[in-house]
Amino acid sequence: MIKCIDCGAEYGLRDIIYTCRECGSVLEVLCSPHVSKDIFECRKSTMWKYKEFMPVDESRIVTLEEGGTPFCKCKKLGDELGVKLHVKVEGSNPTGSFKDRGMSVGITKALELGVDTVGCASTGNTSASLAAYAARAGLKCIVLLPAGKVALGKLAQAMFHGAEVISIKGNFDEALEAVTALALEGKLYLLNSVNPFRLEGQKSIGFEIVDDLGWRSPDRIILPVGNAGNISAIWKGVTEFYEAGFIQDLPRMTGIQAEGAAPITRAVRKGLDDIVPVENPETVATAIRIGAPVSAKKALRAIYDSDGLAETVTDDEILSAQKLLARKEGIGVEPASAASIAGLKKLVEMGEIDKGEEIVCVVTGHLLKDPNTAINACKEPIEVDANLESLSRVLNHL
Ligand code: AN7
Repeated sequence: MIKCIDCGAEYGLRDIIYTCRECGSVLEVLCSPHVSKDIFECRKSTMWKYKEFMPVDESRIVTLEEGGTPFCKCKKLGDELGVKLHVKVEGSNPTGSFKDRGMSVGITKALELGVDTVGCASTGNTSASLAAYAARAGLKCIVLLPAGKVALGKLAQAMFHGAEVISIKGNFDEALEAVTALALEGKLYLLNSVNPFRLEGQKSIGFEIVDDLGWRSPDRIILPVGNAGNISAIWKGVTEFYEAGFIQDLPRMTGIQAEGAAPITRAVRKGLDDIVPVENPETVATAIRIGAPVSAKKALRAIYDSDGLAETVTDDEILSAQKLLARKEGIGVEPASAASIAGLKKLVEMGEIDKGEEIVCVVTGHLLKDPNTAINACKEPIEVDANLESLSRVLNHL
């Protein structure tokens, strides 16, 4: 069943619906299978390991074996900050971001519903993922991108997988409004995270964190927040495992936003249960350059219900954290993903996070998504002749 999170109106799993027809709020898919966690043993490590929790027809799953991503202990960085730190590396998904989890379920649903065209607005990663999964399923794909604000790797993926790429004169929020209008006209099946089936896939990050820790909850999960789907999804995942009796505690959900695009953090500071949109969002972390997150209400509930936090970080803090993670731990992530690390550092310094806390930072996309930002942060390589003498001269100067 699909249910409105505000008024409780109920809809069927085969309804093509994005927001509540009664009150306009966001929807969620209810899913509570009665299973023992023993069934997960010996299964391959992809997100479909937890297929009983996925509300789609098992016989038609469209998958590139997403999920089962690395869960890296980061002892050096953790010791430096005085916490027990694990990093969930979502850049290791098939198209290089966590969006693949949501798209696997979303495209499977699209096939079930018999649609022929799918679409989304995107800051980049959603379009890259949708383009790949639509190709695999043989569906037409239309993506709307904010002109000039999509990182190179993501644009290359969307185009190369054969999506119809349309550049919108405007930001992500405007592109999302435009594509939603197309969806409501019946021109395409919308696969932005306002579609509740997307979050059903992404909740598997929560499942995996618990499983990775040996069926325990960490004290806290920290992640970047843009459209606010992922924080809502991960909370849904850990809550479902808690309600199934697989874990005894729940993590504090901690969302990090870029200072120039922080409607959720502002709402949390004031204790509000909805946001005031940010008009001209701006940040180097283009993935989270979003002013009116569609899943804001769900995200705020996740933060309040889990006794969590929301914080902002500056672009400089994001870029420093990106470099720190790359150079201290060997984990390469795109700027938006580094917001989780930058946020952890700031919250430790502020005394909001206790020493010794067990923390999982979700890093959401791969370094190579945004090669320009990476290159701009480095010195040009020195060019020399290929002989020992020239090389020795250069090495002596290092
Ligand atoms: C790397 O691709 O919104 O809070 O259109 O690409 O669930 O939106 C991307 C978001 C974090 C924020 N990290 O997640 C899009 C898009 C990366 C991202 C987020 C995004 P949400």
